[in-house]
Amino acid sequence: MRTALVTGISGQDGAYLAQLLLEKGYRVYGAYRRTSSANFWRIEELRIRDHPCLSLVEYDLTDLGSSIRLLEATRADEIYNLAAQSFVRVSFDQPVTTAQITGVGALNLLEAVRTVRPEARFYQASSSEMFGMAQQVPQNESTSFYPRSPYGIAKLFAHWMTVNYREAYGLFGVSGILFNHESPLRGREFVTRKITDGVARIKLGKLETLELGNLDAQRDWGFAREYVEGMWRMLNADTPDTFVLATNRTVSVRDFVTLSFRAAGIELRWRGGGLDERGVDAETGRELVRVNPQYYRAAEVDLLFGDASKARKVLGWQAETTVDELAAMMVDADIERHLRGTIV
Ligand code: NDP
Ligand code: GDR
Repeated sequence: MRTALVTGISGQDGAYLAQLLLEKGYRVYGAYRRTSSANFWRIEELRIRDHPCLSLVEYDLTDLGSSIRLLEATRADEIYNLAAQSFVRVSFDQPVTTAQITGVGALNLLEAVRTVRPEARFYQASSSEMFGMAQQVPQNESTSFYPRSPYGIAKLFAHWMTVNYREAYGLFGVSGILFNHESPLRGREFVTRKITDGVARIKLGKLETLELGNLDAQRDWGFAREYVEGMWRMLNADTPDTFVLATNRTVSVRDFVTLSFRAAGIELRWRGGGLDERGVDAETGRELVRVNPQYYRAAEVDLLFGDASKARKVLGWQAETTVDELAAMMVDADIERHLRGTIV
Protein backbone atom coordinates (compact mmCIF):
# COMPACT_ATOMS: atom_id res chain seq x y z
CA MET A 1 0.00 0.00 0.00
CA ARG A 2 1.49 3.36 -0.98
CA THR A 3 1.70 6.00 1.71
CA ALA A 4 1.18 9.71 1.27
CA LEU A 5 1.64 12.64 3.62
CA VAL A 6 -0.48 15.75 3.00
CA THR A 7 0.38 18.90 4.94
CA GLY A 8 -2.46 21.44 5.17
CA ILE A 9 -5.13 18.70 5.43
CA SER A 10 -7.54 21.23 6.98
CA GLY A 11 -7.34 23.46 3.88
CA GLN A 12 -9.25 23.33 0.60
CA ASP A 13 -6.67 21.43 -1.47
CA GLY A 14 -5.59 19.19 1.42
CA ALA A 15 -9.15 17.90 1.79
CA TYR A 16 -9.66 17.23 -1.93
CA LEU A 17 -6.22 15.67 -2.32
CA ALA A 18 -6.73 13.37 0.68
CA GLN A 19 -10.04 12.27 -0.82
CA LEU A 20 -8.41 11.55 -4.19
CA LEU A 21 -5.53 9.59 -2.64
CA LEU A 22 -7.92 7.52 -0.51
CA GLU A 23 -9.93 6.71 -3.65
CA LYS A 24 -6.68 5.59 -5.28
CA GLY A 25 -5.99 3.21 -2.39
CA TYR A 26 -3.28 5.12 -0.52
CA ARG A 27 -2.75 5.15 3.21
CA VAL A 28 -2.92 8.90 3.92
CA TYR A 29 -1.40 10.90 6.76
CA GLY A 30 -3.02 14.30 7.03
CA ALA A 31 -0.85 16.78 8.92
CA TYR A 32 -2.49 19.66 10.76
CA ARG A 33 -1.30 22.26 13.25
CA ARG A 34 -2.66 22.56 16.74
CA THR A 35 -5.28 25.27 17.13
CA SER A 36 -7.53 26.06 20.07
CA SER A 37 -10.45 24.52 18.22
CA ALA A 38 -10.07 21.83 15.57
CA ASN A 39 -10.89 22.89 12.03
CA PHE A 40 -11.87 19.77 10.07
CA TRP A 41 -15.10 20.89 8.42
CA ARG A 42 -13.79 20.23 4.92
CA ILE A 43 -12.84 16.59 5.46
CA GLU A 44 -16.13 16.19 7.32
CA GLU A 45 -18.05 17.65 4.38
CA LEU A 46 -16.22 15.23 2.05
CA ARG A 47 -17.03 12.40 4.52
CA ILE A 48 -13.46 11.16 4.83
CA ARG A 49 -12.64 12.19 8.37
CA ASP A 50 -13.33 8.71 9.74
CA HIS A 51 -11.92 6.84 6.75
CA PRO A 52 -9.94 3.84 8.06
CA CYS A 53 -6.94 4.71 5.84
CA LEU A 54 -6.72 8.35 6.96
CA SER A 55 -4.67 9.28 10.03
CA LEU A 56 -4.48 12.83 11.30
CA VAL A 57 -1.07 13.82 12.67
CA GLU A 58 -0.15 17.01 14.47
CA TYR A 59 2.83 19.15 13.47
CA ASP A 60 3.85 22.72 12.70
CA LEU A 61 5.60 23.68 9.49
CA THR A 62 7.67 26.38 11.18
CA ASP A 63 9.34 23.87 13.49
CA LEU A 64 12.17 21.87 11.86
CA GLY A 65 12.14 19.19 14.58
CA SER A 66 8.41 18.78 14.10
CA SER A 67 8.91 18.23 10.34
CA ILE A 68 11.67 15.68 10.96
CA ARG A 69 9.54 13.73 13.46
CA LEU A 70 6.61 13.88 11.04
CA LEU A 71 8.65 12.09 8.38
CA GLU A 72 10.10 9.61 10.88
CA ALA A 73 6.60 8.74 12.07
CA THR A 74 4.90 8.47 8.68
CA ARG A 75 7.73 7.22 6.40
CA ALA A 76 5.62 8.45 3.50
CA ASP A 77 6.42 7.61 -0.13
CA GLU A 78 4.80 10.78 -1.43
CA ILE A 79 4.83 14.11 0.40
CA TYR A 80 2.54 16.93 -0.65
CA ASN A 81 3.41 20.25 0.98
CA LEU A 82 0.17 22.23 0.82
CA ALA A 83 0.42 24.01 4.17
CA ALA A 84 0.97 27.76 3.99
CA GLN A 85 -0.19 31.15 5.15
CA SER A 86 -2.02 31.37 1.85
CA PHE A 87 -3.94 34.65 2.00
CA VAL A 88 -2.16 37.28 -0.08
CA ARG A 89 -3.73 40.32 1.60
CA VAL A 90 -2.74 39.15 5.10
CA SER A 91 0.82 38.68 3.89
CA PHE A 92 1.13 42.50 3.70
CA ASP A 93 0.13 42.79 7.38
CA GLN A 94 2.14 39.74 8.51
CA PRO A 95 5.13 39.49 6.17
CA VAL A 96 7.46 37.84 8.68
CA THR A 97 4.96 35.16 9.70
CA THR A 98 4.22 34.55 6.04
CA ALA A 99 7.92 34.19 5.23
CA GLN A 100 8.36 31.78 8.15
CA ILE A 101 5.41 29.56 7.28
CA THR A 102 5.14 29.81 3.50
CA GLY A 103 8.85 30.17 2.73
CA VAL A 104 11.04 28.70 5.46
CA GLY A 105 8.32 26.19 6.40
CA ALA A 106 8.75 24.50 3.02
CA LEU A 107 12.51 24.46 3.53
CA ASN A 108 12.05 22.76 6.91
CA LEU A 109 10.14 19.99 5.19
CA LEU A 110 12.72 19.70 2.39
CA GLU A 111 15.47 19.40 5.01
CA ALA A 112 13.47 16.69 6.75
CA VAL A 113 13.02 14.82 3.45
CA ARG A 114 16.72 15.12 2.65
CA THR A 115 17.66 13.83 6.11
CA VAL A 116 15.02 11.20 6.85
CA ARG A 117 13.39 10.12 3.62
CA PRO A 118 15.51 11.10 0.55
CA GLU A 119 13.85 8.43 -1.61
CA ALA A 120 10.39 9.99 -1.13
CA ARG A 121 8.73 12.15 -3.77
CA PHE A 122 8.07 15.77 -2.73
CA TYR A 123 5.43 18.16 -4.11
CA GLN A 124 5.65 21.88 -3.41
CA ALA A 125 2.47 23.97 -3.81
CA SER A 126 3.84 26.88 -5.82
CA SER A 127 1.66 29.71 -7.05
CA SER A 128 0.90 31.95 -10.00
CA GLU A 129 1.39 34.82 -7.51
CA MET A 130 5.11 34.27 -8.20
CA PHE A 131 4.51 35.71 -11.70
CA GLY A 132 3.00 38.85 -10.23
CA MET A 133 3.71 41.64 -12.72
CA ALA A 134 5.03 39.24 -15.38
CA GLN A 135 5.32 40.90 -18.76
CA GLN A 136 4.46 37.72 -20.64
CA VAL A 137 0.82 36.77 -21.20
CA PRO A 138 -0.16 33.96 -20.93
CA GLN A 139 2.30 32.75 -18.31
CA ASN A 140 4.04 29.38 -18.51
CA GLU A 141 7.01 27.53 -16.97
CA SER A 142 9.54 29.79 -18.71
CA THR A 143 7.95 33.12 -17.79
CA SER A 144 10.14 35.31 -15.54
CA PHE A 145 8.94 35.82 -11.98
CA TYR A 146 8.10 39.24 -10.53
CA PRO A 147 6.18 38.67 -7.28
CA ARG A 148 4.16 41.58 -5.87
CA SER A 149 3.41 40.42 -2.32
CA PRO A 150 5.28 38.97 0.67
CA TYR A 151 3.27 35.81 -0.02
CA GLY A 152 4.48 35.63 -3.63
CA ILE A 153 8.06 36.21 -2.54
CA ALA A 154 7.86 33.51 0.16
CA LYS A 155 6.42 31.08 -2.41
CA LEU A 156 9.23 31.93 -4.82
CA PHE A 157 11.80 31.08 -2.13
CA ALA A 158 10.11 27.71 -1.57
CA HIS A 159 9.91 27.10 -5.32
CA TRP A 160 13.61 27.71 -5.87
CA MET A 161 14.50 25.63 -2.82
CA THR A 162 12.55 22.73 -4.32
CA VAL A 163 14.37 23.15 -7.64
CA ASN A 164 17.68 23.43 -5.81
CA TYR A 165 17.13 20.27 -3.73
CA ARG A 166 16.23 18.46 -6.95
CA GLU A 167 19.44 19.62 -8.64
CA ALA A 168 21.80 19.50 -5.65
CA TYR A 169 20.68 16.32 -3.88
CA GLY A 170 18.74 14.44 -6.54
CA LEU A 171 15.48 14.62 -4.58
CA PHE A 172 12.34 13.90 -6.57
CA GLY A 173 11.16 17.47 -5.97
CA VAL A 174 8.23 18.76 -8.01
CA SER A 175 6.97 22.33 -8.10
CA GLY A 176 3.40 22.82 -9.28
CA ILE A 177 2.75 26.44 -10.25
CA LEU A 178 -1.00 26.51 -9.84
CA PHE A 179 -3.25 29.34 -10.91
CA ASN A 180 -6.24 30.20 -8.70
CA HIS A 181 -8.50 27.24 -8.07
CA GLU A 182 -11.74 27.44 -6.17
CA SER A 183 -14.58 25.26 -4.95
CA PRO A 184 -17.37 25.16 -2.40
CA LEU A 185 -14.59 24.31 0.10
CA ARG A 186 -12.74 27.59 -0.52
CA GLY A 187 -12.15 29.80 2.53
CA ARG A 188 -14.56 32.74 2.77
CA GLU A 189 -11.74 35.33 2.83
CA PHE A 190 -10.90 34.62 -0.84
CA VAL A 191 -12.82 36.67 -3.38
CA THR A 192 -14.75 33.93 -5.21
CA ARG A 193 -16.19 32.40 -2.07
CA LYS A 194 -16.78 35.82 -0.54
CA ILE A 195 -18.82 36.61 -3.66
CA THR A 196 -20.80 33.35 -3.80
CA ASP A 197 -21.52 33.48 -0.07
CA GLY A 198 -22.59 37.13 -0.48
CA VAL A 199 -24.85 36.27 -3.42
CA ALA A 200 -26.46 33.48 -1.38
CA ARG A 201 -27.10 35.84 1.52
CA ILE A 202 -28.52 38.58 -0.74
CA LYS A 203 -30.74 36.03 -2.49
CA LEU A 204 -32.08 34.84 0.89
CA GLY A 205 -32.56 38.36 2.23
CA LYS A 206 -29.76 38.11 4.81
CA LEU A 207 -27.49 40.81 3.29
CA GLU A 208 -28.18 44.17 1.62
CA THR A 209 -24.94 44.91 -0.22
CA LEU A 210 -21.72 43.06 -0.95
CA GLU A 211 -18.54 45.14 -0.54
CA LEU A 212 -15.48 44.29 -2.61
CA GLY A 213 -12.08 45.75 -3.49
CA ASN A 214 -10.48 45.86 -6.94
CA LEU A 215 -13.05 44.69 -9.50
CA ASP A 216 -10.61 45.00 -12.42
CA ALA A 217 -8.19 42.27 -11.28
CA GLN A 218 -8.22 39.34 -13.70
CA ARG A 219 -7.67 35.75 -12.64
CA ASP A 220 -7.54 32.35 -14.28
CA TRP A 221 -9.98 30.49 -12.04
CA GLY A 222 -10.32 26.69 -12.14
CA PHE A 223 -11.96 23.99 -10.05
CA ALA A 224 -9.80 22.75 -7.15
CA ARG A 225 -10.77 19.07 -7.41
CA GLU A 226 -9.29 18.90 -10.90
CA TYR A 227 -6.09 20.61 -9.75
CA VAL A 228 -5.31 18.05 -7.02
CA GLU A 229 -5.47 15.34 -9.71
CA GLY A 230 -2.79 17.36 -11.52
CA MET A 231 -0.64 17.39 -8.36
CA TRP A 232 -0.84 13.60 -8.17
CA ARG A 233 0.06 13.23 -11.84
CA MET A 234 3.11 15.48 -11.41
CA LEU A 235 4.37 13.37 -8.52
CA ASN A 236 3.81 10.17 -10.46
CA ALA A 237 5.51 11.32 -13.65
CA ASP A 238 8.77 9.68 -14.76
CA THR A 239 10.94 12.67 -13.86
CA PRO A 240 10.61 15.53 -11.37
CA ASP A 241 9.85 18.84 -13.02
CA THR A 242 7.97 22.15 -12.76
CA PHE A 243 4.47 22.43 -14.20
CA VAL A 244 1.85 25.15 -14.61
CA LEU A 245 -1.81 24.21 -14.04
CA ALA A 246 -4.40 26.68 -15.34
CA THR A 247 -7.59 26.86 -17.40
CA ASN A 248 -6.05 29.00 -20.17
CA ARG A 249 -8.82 31.57 -19.66
CA THR A 250 -9.03 34.69 -17.52
CA VAL A 251 -11.91 36.82 -16.27
CA SER A 252 -12.20 39.89 -14.05
CA VAL A 253 -13.53 39.95 -10.50
CA ARG A 254 -16.43 42.02 -11.90
CA ASP A 255 -17.26 39.22 -14.37
CA PHE A 256 -17.16 36.62 -11.61
CA VAL A 257 -19.64 38.75 -9.64
CA THR A 258 -21.97 39.00 -12.66
CA LEU A 259 -21.79 35.23 -13.28
CA SER A 260 -22.48 34.45 -9.62
CA PHE A 261 -25.56 36.69 -9.42
CA ARG A 262 -26.79 35.21 -12.70
CA ALA A 263 -26.45 31.73 -11.20
CA ALA A 264 -28.85 32.88 -8.48
CA GLY A 265 -31.31 34.28 -11.04
CA ILE A 266 -30.33 37.95 -10.55
CA GLU A 267 -29.17 40.01 -13.54
CA LEU A 268 -26.70 42.74 -12.55
CA ARG A 269 -26.00 46.04 -14.30
CA TRP A 270 -22.80 47.96 -13.60
CA ARG A 271 -23.02 51.72 -13.04
CA GLY A 272 -20.39 54.39 -12.41
CA GLY A 273 -16.67 53.73 -12.20
CA GLY A 274 -13.68 53.62 -9.87
CA LEU A 275 -14.62 53.98 -6.21
CA ASP A 276 -18.20 54.87 -7.24
CA GLU A 277 -18.79 51.74 -9.28
CA ARG A 278 -21.92 49.84 -8.23
CA GLY A 279 -23.65 46.65 -9.23
CA VAL A 280 -27.42 47.09 -9.32
CA ASP A 281 -30.27 44.65 -9.78
CA ALA A 282 -31.41 45.18 -13.41
CA GLU A 283 -35.03 44.62 -12.42
CA THR A 284 -35.38 46.61 -9.20
CA GLY A 285 -32.45 49.04 -9.42
CA ARG A 286 -31.42 48.01 -5.89
CA GLU A 287 -27.69 48.44 -5.15
CA LEU A 288 -26.23 44.98 -4.50
CA VAL A 289 -22.47 45.52 -4.92
CA ARG A 290 -20.25 48.45 -4.02
CA VAL A 291 -16.51 49.09 -3.85
CA ASN A 292 -14.79 49.49 -0.51
CA PRO A 293 -11.11 50.53 -0.70
CA GLN A 294 -10.51 48.70 2.58
CA TYR A 295 -10.15 45.56 0.40
CA TYR A 296 -7.52 47.06 -1.91
CA ARG A 297 -3.98 45.71 -1.67
CA ALA A 298 -0.75 47.60 -1.08
CA ALA A 299 0.43 46.21 -4.42
CA GLU A 300 -1.86 44.39 -6.82
CA VAL A 301 -1.42 41.65 -9.39
CA ASP A 302 -3.56 42.86 -12.29
CA LEU A 303 -3.64 39.94 -14.66
CA LEU A 304 -2.99 36.23 -14.26
CA PHE A 305 -3.57 34.03 -17.27
CA GLY A 306 -1.96 30.62 -17.41
CA ASP A 307 -0.75 28.44 -20.24
CA ALA A 308 -0.93 24.81 -19.11
CA SER A 309 0.09 23.22 -22.41
CA LYS A 310 3.11 21.46 -20.86
CA ALA A 311 0.85 19.72 -18.31
CA ARG A 312 -1.50 18.71 -21.11
CA LYS A 313 1.33 17.29 -23.19
CA VAL A 314 3.36 15.55 -20.47
CA LEU A 315 0.72 14.65 -17.89
CA GLY A 316 -2.43 14.46 -20.02
CA TRP A 317 -4.01 16.97 -17.62
CA GLN A 318 -6.36 19.75 -18.54
CA ALA A 319 -8.98 21.81 -16.73
CA GLU A 320 -12.55 20.87 -17.60
CA THR A 321 -14.83 23.05 -15.46
CA THR A 322 -15.56 26.49 -16.90
CA VAL A 323 -15.70 29.59 -14.74
CA ASP A 324 -19.49 29.84 -15.31
CA GLU A 325 -19.93 26.28 -14.02
CA LEU A 326 -17.62 27.00 -11.11
CA ALA A 327 -19.55 30.10 -10.05
CA ALA A 328 -22.87 28.23 -10.32
CA MET A 329 -21.54 25.27 -8.30
CA MET A 330 -20.30 27.56 -5.52
CA VAL A 331 -23.48 29.67 -5.42
CA ASP A 332 -25.65 26.54 -5.21
CA ALA A 333 -23.53 25.14 -2.39
CA ASP A 334 -23.69 28.41 -0.44
CA ILE A 335 -27.45 28.80 -0.85
CA GLU A 336 -27.90 25.23 0.36
CA ARG A 337 -25.64 25.83 3.36
CA HIS A 338 -27.55 28.96 4.33
CA LEU A 339 -30.85 27.12 4.01
CA ARG A 340 -29.49 24.28 6.18
CA GLY A 341 -27.91 26.74 8.61
CA THR A 342 -24.46 25.14 8.31
CA ILE A 343 -22.28 28.10 7.40
CA VAL A 344 -18.57 27.30 7.06
P1 NDP B 1 -5.76 26.96 2.53
O1 NDP B 1 -5.49 28.30 3.07
O2 NDP B 1 -7.18 26.49 2.39
O3 NDP B 1 -4.98 25.88 3.43
C1 NDP B 1 -3.71 26.14 3.98
C2 NDP B 1 -3.39 25.06 4.99
O4 NDP B 1 -2.11 25.34 5.60
C3 NDP B 1 -4.39 24.95 6.15
O5 NDP B 1 -4.63 23.58 6.39
C4 NDP B 1 -3.63 25.58 7.31
O6 NDP B 1 -4.02 25.13 8.57
C5 NDP B 1 -2.21 25.09 7.00
N1 NDP B 1 -1.18 25.82 7.75
C6 NDP B 1 -1.01 27.16 7.83
N2 NDP B 1 0.04 27.45 8.63
C7 NDP B 1 0.54 26.27 9.06
C8 NDP B 1 1.62 25.91 9.92
N3 NDP B 1 2.40 26.82 10.50
N4 NDP B 1 1.86 24.59 10.14
C9 NDP B 1 1.08 23.65 9.58
N5 NDP B 1 0.03 23.92 8.77
C10 NDP B 1 -0.24 25.22 8.50
O7 NDP B 1 -5.01 26.86 1.11
P2 NDP B 1 -5.41 26.06 -0.21
O8 NDP B 1 -5.86 24.70 0.17
O9 NDP B 1 -6.24 26.91 -1.08
O10 NDP B 1 -4.01 25.95 -0.94
C11 NDP B 1 -3.09 24.88 -0.70
C12 NDP B 1 -1.69 25.33 -1.01
O11 NDP B 1 -1.59 25.69 -2.38
C13 NDP B 1 -1.21 26.54 -0.22
O12 NDP B 1 0.16 26.38 0.00
C14 NDP B 1 -1.45 27.70 -1.16
O13 NDP B 1 -0.58 28.75 -0.87
C15 NDP B 1 -1.14 27.04 -2.49
N6 NDP B 1 -1.82 27.58 -3.64
C16 NDP B 1 -3.18 27.70 -3.64
C17 NDP B 1 -3.84 28.14 -4.75
C18 NDP B 1 -5.33 28.29 -4.78
O14 NDP B 1 -5.83 28.95 -5.69
N7 NDP B 1 -6.06 27.68 -3.86
C19 NDP B 1 -3.10 28.49 -6.00
C20 NDP B 1 -1.68 28.28 -5.89
C21 NDP B 1 -1.08 27.84 -4.75
P3 NDP B 1 -5.19 25.88 9.43
O15 NDP B 1 -6.47 25.27 8.93
O16 NDP B 1 -4.87 25.52 10.82
O17 NDP B 1 -5.08 27.34 9.13
P1 GDR C 1 -5.35 35.74 -4.75
O1 GDR C 1 -6.87 35.43 -4.35
O2 GDR C 1 -4.81 36.94 -4.09
O3 GDR C 1 -5.30 35.71 -6.26
O4 GDR C 1 -4.60 34.49 -4.13
P2 GDR C 1 -8.02 36.36 -3.73
O5 GDR C 1 -9.27 35.59 -3.99
O6 GDR C 1 -7.75 36.75 -2.34
O7 GDR C 1 -7.96 37.68 -4.65
C1 GDR C 1 -8.15 37.63 -6.05
C2 GDR C 1 -8.28 39.04 -6.59
O8 GDR C 1 -9.53 39.59 -6.16
C3 GDR C 1 -9.31 40.94 -5.75
N1 GDR C 1 -10.37 41.34 -4.81
C4 GDR C 1 -10.58 40.81 -3.60
N2 GDR C 1 -9.96 39.81 -2.94
C5 GDR C 1 -10.43 39.46 -1.71
N3 GDR C 1 -9.86 38.45 -1.05
N4 GDR C 1 -11.48 40.14 -1.10
C6 GDR C 1 -12.13 41.16 -1.74
O9 GDR C 1 -13.07 41.74 -1.20
C7 GDR C 1 -11.67 41.50 -3.04
N5 GDR C 1 -12.08 42.42 -3.96
C8 GDR C 1 -11.29 42.30 -5.01
C9 GDR C 1 -7.92 40.91 -5.13
O10 GDR C 1 -7.41 42.23 -5.02
C10 GDR C 1 -7.19 40.01 -6.13
O11 GDR C 1 -6.75 40.76 -7.20
C11 GDR C 1 -5.12 33.18 -4.25
C12 GDR C 1 -4.69 32.38 -3.02
O12 GDR C 1 -5.33 31.12 -3.03
C13 GDR C 1 -3.20 32.15 -3.02
O13 GDR C 1 -2.84 31.27 -1.96
C14 GDR C 1 -2.82 31.52 -4.37
O14 GDR C 1 -1.43 31.30 -4.41
C15 GDR C 1 -3.25 32.42 -5.50
O15 GDR C 1 -4.65 32.57 -5.43
C16 GDR C 1 -2.91 31.83 -6.86
